Amino acid sequence: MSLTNDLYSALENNEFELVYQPQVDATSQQINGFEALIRWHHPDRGLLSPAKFIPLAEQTGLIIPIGEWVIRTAMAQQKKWQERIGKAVRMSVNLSTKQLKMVDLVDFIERARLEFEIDPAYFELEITESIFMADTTQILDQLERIKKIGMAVAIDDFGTEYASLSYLKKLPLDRIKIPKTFIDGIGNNEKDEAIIVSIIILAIKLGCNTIAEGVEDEQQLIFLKQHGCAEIQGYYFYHPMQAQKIEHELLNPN
Ligand code: G
Ligand code: G
Ligand code: MN
Ligand code: NA
Repeated sequence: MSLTNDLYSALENNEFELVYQPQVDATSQQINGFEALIRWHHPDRGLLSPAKFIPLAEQTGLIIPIGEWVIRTAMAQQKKWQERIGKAVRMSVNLSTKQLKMVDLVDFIERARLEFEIDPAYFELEITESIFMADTTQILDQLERIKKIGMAVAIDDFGTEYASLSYLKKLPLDRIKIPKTFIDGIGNNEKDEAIIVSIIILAIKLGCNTIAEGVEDEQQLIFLKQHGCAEIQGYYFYHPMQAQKIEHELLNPN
């Protein structure tokens, strides 16, 4: 059987799991939120990362039901955690461009939000610059609707894909995610450092929050803090973790 065939039955066989990576305040090192990341426990091939199957899910259209499962599962977890600690928990999920093209996406999200009683300001949708390869007016309209229901929008992998800076004028962006490819150059590549500093200044001037991804060591953290990056996501603090581990290790009510 091909991986594509297996993907058709993966949802009903309950083979997907979300893991959650904490996002921490650069200064206080407190956890501000979590990014939900999908994993596939394939019956024969073991644990598969999204790079192995999200492209297939997009090609087959399965990304729509899988994406809906991701949104509902992340919200269910968010509700559970907020009840556990007695305050709202920020959660972000990744959206494919295919999902953004669905006219009923925002209705689906809003219905799920009401069902799980999530404060919309604490739910964030991550998009990538690949949305600009599609019909931009339709996508912009969807993003406006997401803003209207009170949710946040983050741009993932900023500056690595097909886009021009002029979209920053049009998009209702709350957060810019600085990609690991630039973070890797801290301490050894002046151009990466210049790009990071410029992204942070740009984000601040545009009124957007910043988060650095793939932060793995203290030197990177110090550089990012020095230049005003607000939040950090990376192995230096936390790997993506299973929900149960997060509950046991990070969410002790006090
Ligand atoms: O977790 P990992 O670093 O392997 O994720 C690799 C990529 O897969 C990330 O860039 C992320 O954007 C994407 N990804 C992870 N989870 C999801 C998901 O639920 N939906 C979509 N569309 N992409 C995801
Ligand atoms: O959505 P996005 O492409 O940004 O997903 C982030 C991906 O980066 C996830 O798959 C996550 O597992 C991975 N990741 C997060 N932090 C680190 C890190 O510090 N180092 C490395 N190598 N990967 C990371
Ligand atoms: Mn992401
Ligand atoms: Na990213």
